[in-house]
Amino acid sequence: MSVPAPRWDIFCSVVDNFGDIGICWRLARQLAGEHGLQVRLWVDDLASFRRINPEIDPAQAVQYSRGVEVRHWTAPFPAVAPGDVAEVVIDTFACTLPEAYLRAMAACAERPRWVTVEHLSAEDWVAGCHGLPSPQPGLPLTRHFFFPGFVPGTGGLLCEHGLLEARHAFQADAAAQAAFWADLGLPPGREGELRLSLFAYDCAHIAPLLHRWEHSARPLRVLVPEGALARRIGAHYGVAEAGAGDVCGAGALAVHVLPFLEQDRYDHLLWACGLNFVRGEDSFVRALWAGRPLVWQPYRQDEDAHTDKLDAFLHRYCAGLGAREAAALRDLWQAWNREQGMAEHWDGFLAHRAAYAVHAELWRRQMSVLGDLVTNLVFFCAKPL
Ligand code: TRH
Repeated sequence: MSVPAPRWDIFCSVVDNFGDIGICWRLARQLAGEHGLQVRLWVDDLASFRRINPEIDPAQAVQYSRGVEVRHWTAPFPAVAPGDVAEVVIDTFACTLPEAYLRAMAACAERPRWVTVEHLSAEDWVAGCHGLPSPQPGLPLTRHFFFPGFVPGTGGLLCEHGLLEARHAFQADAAAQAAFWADLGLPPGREGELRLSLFAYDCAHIAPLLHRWEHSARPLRVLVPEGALARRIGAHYGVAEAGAGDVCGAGALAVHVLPFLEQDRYDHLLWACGLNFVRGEDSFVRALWAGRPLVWQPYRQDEDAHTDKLDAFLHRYCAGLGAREAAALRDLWQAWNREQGMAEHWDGFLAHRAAYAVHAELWRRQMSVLGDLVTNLVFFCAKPL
């Protein structure tokens, strides 16, 4: 008789945007697909989930996708008996677990392993906090913090088995790339053209950068997902409420508004572009694995916490670059995040694009030695308390 696979419950509260569900979905499908675990993913916003996974039906309370049981997390939470509690309980980004579920956890004869998967940061304090226990007042439970990160002593980064091989194969296959572009209604990349993906928070001061791009020496094709920034760029060129399929621009610049792509297809976009603007956490990590030059915009937070995150990452990322390349990269990334001076720093950044491509590959190799986050998490949860 075979032993049933351990059960894991992952709780995802969608606060904003797509990063919360994006990361939880990767976590869940990798745990199920690569580690053979029984995974239930509790999500409080199935409509957001559907944007990155079209298989999801927001009307279903229970459904299955890619080997994961997806549950709509509603309030009040259904009654839970201790027997319903999984062996491992993950709350992502410290979302508050339902009271009924917590009580059931506390009533289990063998307490579940409870882990909070935290936000990604390159800051120095992260390695010191990774793995720390937090006894829960009034409950016979301890939760542990699991921090993703860029250095040994952290949980590493999400990276599926075979991802890098798939990326290499795609980047070496002109026909696969042409088919990908055709599927999006775009022509294959032309000699000399720069194709750039632009996934970013809305930017009120993008006009000078667009103007600079219009005057590029080479054709520039910018691919922007539908959303606030696409609408703003569309409005700048006289297209009201720009949505998927709209094209606008002037001079050397053509901007195409793309539909929001299913997560794996978004990877293909990052692999196929010569430069990627990314934001938040998950698209940022995917762009790092893409091995192409990138520009990162951390999620904006109160009290400028995102500025510390940006500086900490720049400090690590620029360490292997020459002084001029590092300065040009810092200038553009900081300008982009301040929404000031992007046009002035664009040419300086672009001049070092070849060096950034080499660096991106080296960085990618350096990150691979940390082991992937999901495997690290499985080992972490298997350790006796
Ligand atoms: O959407 P985000 O800004 O998410 C943010 C951050 O994660 C932040 O840390 C979090 O606290 C905040 O949300 C609430 O950016 P992020 O992290 O890159 O997530 C976007 C997800 O959307 C990612 O999984 C990639 C996916 N995606 C697609 O699947 N298709 C697409 O076409 C695009 C553009 C993105």
